[in-house]
Amino acid sequence: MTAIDYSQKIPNNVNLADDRRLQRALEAWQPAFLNWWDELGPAGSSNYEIFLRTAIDVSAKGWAHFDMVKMPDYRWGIFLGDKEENRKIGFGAHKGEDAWQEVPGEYRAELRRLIVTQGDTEPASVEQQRQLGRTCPSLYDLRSLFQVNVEEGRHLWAMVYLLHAYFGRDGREEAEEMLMRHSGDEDKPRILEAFNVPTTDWLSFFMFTYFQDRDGKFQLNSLAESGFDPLSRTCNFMLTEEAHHMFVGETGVGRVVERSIQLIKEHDTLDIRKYGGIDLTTIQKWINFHYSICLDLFGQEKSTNAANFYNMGLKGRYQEMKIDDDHQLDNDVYKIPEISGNKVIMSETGALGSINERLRNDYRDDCQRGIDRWNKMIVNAEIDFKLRLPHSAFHRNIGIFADINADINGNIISEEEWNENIKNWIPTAEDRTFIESLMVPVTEVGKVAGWIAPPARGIQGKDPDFEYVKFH
Ligand code: BYC
Repeated sequence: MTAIDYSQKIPNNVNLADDRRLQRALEAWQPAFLNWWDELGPAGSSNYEIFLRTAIDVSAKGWAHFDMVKMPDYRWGIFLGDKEENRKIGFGAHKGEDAWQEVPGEYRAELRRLIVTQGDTEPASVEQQRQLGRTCPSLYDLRSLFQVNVEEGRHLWAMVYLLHAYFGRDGREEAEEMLMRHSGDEDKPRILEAFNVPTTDWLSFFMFTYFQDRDGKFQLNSLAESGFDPLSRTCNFMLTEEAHHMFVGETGVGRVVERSIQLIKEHDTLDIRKYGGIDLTTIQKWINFHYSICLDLFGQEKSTNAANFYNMGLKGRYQEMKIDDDHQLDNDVYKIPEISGNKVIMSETGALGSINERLRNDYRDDCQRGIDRWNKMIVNAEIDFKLRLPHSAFHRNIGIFADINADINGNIISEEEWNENIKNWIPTAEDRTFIESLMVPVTEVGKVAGWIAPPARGIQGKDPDFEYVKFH
């Protein structure tokens, strides 16, 4: 069941050949996807040969194969995680009933909406990162970018499969729309705000894969709890790939910090821009920006949508089955932030209505882990500086904090104070120009740009200096 059939036009482990109608529909969508990849995927890369990982089996062992591949020849396909026999719905009003193998009719619209929102983020991220290949700091990093990009392409395939297989004509229409909306497009933008912000430099790319892909981890985990079994199985497999994206982010930012530390020590100053390094203050600004826009991706603190998704058994909490409660939450409470006068206070409310906030808090705690690891490097080097996550109230566009201005400590401040200080908190045009000035491509085998430390080890047992990308 887990082996993937690569002899088919669309590789899959869902016996696509047995369903001619579905196969034809997906084969009709495939050229549109390839066109989109050509027009809005990684710029100018179609002739490069890249050391890429391709899934060959969805089981925990031996699921990947590595080879030099040109990206347009990458075998995008449909891979579902293993089926758990007799799986039951784990939460909400249908708790204990058999998991659905078909779409529950009464929840069709909500389920489709969740799948469309999830699917929309995948091509969005590829579009956002489209130009980065031109300024890679090393061949190792260029390969990481392309690996992330092809896998996001496959995640789009995963959601498109669900739409085609389970939602009939409107599913097919939604699948077409996935390639019509574009990141940052004024008329047809991507659905969620953070997916309309271009990723123009590699510091942003590492922040994106650290913070924004981590939203993916939390949302996919919640969807993996779904009572709709095909969605759950799809997300379980996507999560195995998402882990690598966050590794790219964590090690990427870590290597920038490592290089900054070297330069600080070498020149005995925190002000290392003139030596071609990224100062810790600038790294902090990038953290403030990316973390705050990602907090918006969790929706409002109080959400009837989220309560409904939960009650219906469509979207659970992070690691739902490990939580020790009744998984229905009718009588449970949870603390969410509220604005009282000029202060942010915590107030108790129903747990069902605050599912989004709980997930945001789980996400925050997970984000903190990397910050702690980077700080350890700084402390070990005896440098007096501490990176941090800004307060949840800072720089928000969704939820209760959207209407106020708050500093990075969560103090509510006036518009004037905000305008005066914002330059110290998030990247200014000048900061961005500086970072862009460092983005000079380094494509020589074994070389790495001066603003980032080399990777500690290579991919799949290869040397860090291996020629991960060949240009011809
Ligand atoms: N931007 O009740 P609320 C990934 C809208 S990342 C724009 O709180 P809900 C990846 C909302 O739609 C994971 N609009 O909303 C990472 C609603 O609109 P309506 C992506 C927003 O539904 C890196 C209204 O505000 N997956 O995989 O509870 C690379 C009321 O809000 C936003 C998912 O997100 C926003 N940020 O929560 C590649 C999972 N936030 O009803 C890939 C699926 C809210 O008034 N999505 N709104 O028209 C969901 O679970 C939910 O849609 C959300 C929103 C958690 C996103």
